[in-house]
Amino acid sequence: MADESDIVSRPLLIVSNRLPIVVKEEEDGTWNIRTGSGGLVTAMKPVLQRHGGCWIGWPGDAHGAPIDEMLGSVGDEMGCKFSGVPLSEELIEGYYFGFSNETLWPLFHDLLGHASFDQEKWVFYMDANRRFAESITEEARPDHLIWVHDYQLILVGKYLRELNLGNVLAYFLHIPFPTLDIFARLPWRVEVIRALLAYDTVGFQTGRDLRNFVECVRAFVPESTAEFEGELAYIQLGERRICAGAFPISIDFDYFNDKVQDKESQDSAWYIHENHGANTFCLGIDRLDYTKGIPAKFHAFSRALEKYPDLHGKLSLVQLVIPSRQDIPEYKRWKDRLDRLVGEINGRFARHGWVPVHYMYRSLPQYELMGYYRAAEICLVTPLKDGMNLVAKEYCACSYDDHGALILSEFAGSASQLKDHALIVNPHDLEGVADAIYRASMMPVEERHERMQGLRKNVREQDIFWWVNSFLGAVPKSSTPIVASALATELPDDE
Ligand code: GDG
Repeated sequence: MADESDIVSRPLLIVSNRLPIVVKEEEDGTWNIRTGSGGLVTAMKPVLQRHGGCWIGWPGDAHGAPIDEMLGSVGDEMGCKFSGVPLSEELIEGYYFGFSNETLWPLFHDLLGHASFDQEKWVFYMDANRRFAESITEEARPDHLIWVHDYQLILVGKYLRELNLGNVLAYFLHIPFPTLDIFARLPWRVEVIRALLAYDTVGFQTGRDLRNFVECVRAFVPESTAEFEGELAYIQLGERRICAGAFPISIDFDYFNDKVQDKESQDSAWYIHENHGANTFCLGIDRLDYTKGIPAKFHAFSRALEKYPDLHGKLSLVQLVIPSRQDIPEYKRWKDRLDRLVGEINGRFARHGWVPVHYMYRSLPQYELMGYYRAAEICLVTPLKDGMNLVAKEYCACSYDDHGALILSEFAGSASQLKDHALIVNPHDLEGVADAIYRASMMPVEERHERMQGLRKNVREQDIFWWVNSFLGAVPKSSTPIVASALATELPDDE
């Protein structure tokens, strides 16, 4: 393991599918570019500003904007170079919408019924990952620690090795890693698992993901050995030693805790509460995605109203659904289903002065999002499966007066850290979720405070900066040599 001083003094080369930028055309026809506001940018910014480095990714559809020039200006602000990987529309369709989102996304979230396996899309995936690797070799210096992110780019490390790059390579998977039984369905399972072993360090969100990965390595790379040493697993493959670990990602706690107390967020919270006409409300914030369990959440809320009539007139569900992947027909069908369900619940239970479900299908500015976090007495986070789920952590960071209650799916990665103080539920168990909703809405103030204090302590202590340091702390100073046979995808003859 590298020591702290060495970790922070290394320039980083970050690789993600999308560059963290927002490009906008102004009314006067000029172009505006700024960095996005996600957790990864927040965490990387101080490290990049201090030690320099580079961020490589697809810049998105430029729509005629002078993208290279604009990347220069936004890179100066971040203290690093932003470099775009140009990808054709056909490649984005096959690699991103296709293999990444129709194969890996559902499979890794245990939702096999949504997964399709298409050889042509696998070829696009390989091609796009190879292009990322080629762009990296143009930017990489020997002292760069190359850190690749997420399921769209699993093969990049393998192609970098084939291009003889000897840099230290690290990889972090933001979504879950499935069990052996599920992973084994992937026709390209051997290629994928071996590609992950081209990195020196592989990070997962939870111990469960790490154990699943190690089990798959043991099954599909039989000439390797894998041993746990404390919290980390070490895989020996020929002369190479690969470190794998669980590093739960988080948020900038102080930012959320402070920002929610700004006048803008406070005014927004007041306005939201005044306009809901109920004493209490449960908040749901989810991207439109079948992994998020939104229909099951609606059914559970409806069941709570059926089972506990004393909630009528007193409790509402405010559900924000963030538009996502709108070009995919399956996502359009999901939206229609949600519209219908909301209509059914409100049609059945609403009465004068009380609407049970308030449903919004749009993105909100951040101060308004914080207003909702602040105003909600209960946050209902019930994904069927989720790598981590940052909404749960943001809600805790915004509950600065310790008043909120968190209901959390046991299948969200964040449950591994927050299980002692959240109300943990199985999102498939409608009775259980309905009971948790009732329990949260009736929870005595002392219990609410005690639980929220525990939740906030965890999110404060294990924030996004803790995540970066603990991940980089597991990255070795130099890479171990790679031999061609280690990357081969054929099983040895005697297997
Ligand atoms: C992957 C994994 C893992 C949402 N609506 C609005 C808005 N948001 C912000 C939230 C939060 C983020 O989006 C969503 O958090 P997730 O945790 O779901 O993150 P994803 O990037 O979707 O997903 C996930 C994560 O990576 C990190 O490793 O937790 O499991 O799937 O930050 O605040 N922000 C604004 N307006 C909105 O309407 N401003």
